[in-house]
Amino acid sequence: MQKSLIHSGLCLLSCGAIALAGCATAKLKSPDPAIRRNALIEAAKKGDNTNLLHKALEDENDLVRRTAVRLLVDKGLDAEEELIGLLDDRDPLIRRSVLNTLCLLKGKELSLNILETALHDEDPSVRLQAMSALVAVKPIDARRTQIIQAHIPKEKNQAIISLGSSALWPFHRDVVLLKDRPDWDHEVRVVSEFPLPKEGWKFKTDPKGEGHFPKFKWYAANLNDQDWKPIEIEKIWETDDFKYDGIAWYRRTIKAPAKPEKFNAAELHFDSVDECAWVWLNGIYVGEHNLGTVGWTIPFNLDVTKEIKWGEDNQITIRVLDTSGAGGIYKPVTLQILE
Ligand SMILES: [Ca+2]
Repeated sequence: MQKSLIHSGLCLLSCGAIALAGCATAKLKSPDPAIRRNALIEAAKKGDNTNLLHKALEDENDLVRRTAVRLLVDKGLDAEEELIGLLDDRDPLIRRSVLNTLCLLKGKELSLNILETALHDEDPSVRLQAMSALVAVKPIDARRTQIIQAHIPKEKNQAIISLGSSALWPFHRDVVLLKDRPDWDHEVRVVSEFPLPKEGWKFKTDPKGEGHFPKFKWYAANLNDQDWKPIEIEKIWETDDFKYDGIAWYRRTIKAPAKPEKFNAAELHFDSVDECAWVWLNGIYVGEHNLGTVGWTIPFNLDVTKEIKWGEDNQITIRVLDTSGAGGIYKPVTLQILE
């Protein structure tokens, strides 16, 4: 008796579901996209809607299609095959949303072929999503490194180039400034200062962000920079006719003063660089100022106590990133002798 009651109850429920699905199918044929969209949402609340979603993905209206994709995304890994099939959808918003979902669901298990293909997408937001996923896995393995390195020279979007380049950035510096040393218990004084010359710098833009790659080494002390353009510091590079946003390099050889009799540290002081900077002295990486867009008005110091050659020529290279507006080493740079 009980069994048959339950059975007839289930029967009623499933008949109801069929009726609702039929109703949703009818509504999906409505000429009004808002009705078609609502029919999908209603059907999703009632249960299985896979067939309706497949129909809706062929809808002419992008909002209906995007709703169908969102409902597919809600199914998570159960809809993995369908989601992968949408990676070459005509709508960039759908491509990005599906890629984002697959990245979240699969993490580092997501096929690198999918990310590599997405890096060729015509829409920069899809490419940015792919690059973000590639650099999110730490440490970046050889295959990821290869994909990113191969892509950067072909990329036009500055944000994507920056993201890839910083992830592959191979230079590190651990030196703590004198003022920040925990064992240093007295006041740090600048005992003498030597401004770096304004004139006589060499300049080269690096739109692909590859100047630091081993095959170029634009920071090398003995690099031949004869064909680089002349430029001055203490002014934005636009003043010298470089209408450019992106990475650019400055190089100059500077005669250092004789070794001071008494000192505790030598530092390069930058009044400001618009907006990020990476610095080498005599081919050795001495540090960076990399605070993003807010860094362009913030002075910084880099320790060069060990790298400087007193009384001799010293080669200095400064790699600058400017993402928008004015850019460059627009304020003075000085060598400070500290006690
Ligand atoms: Ca700027």
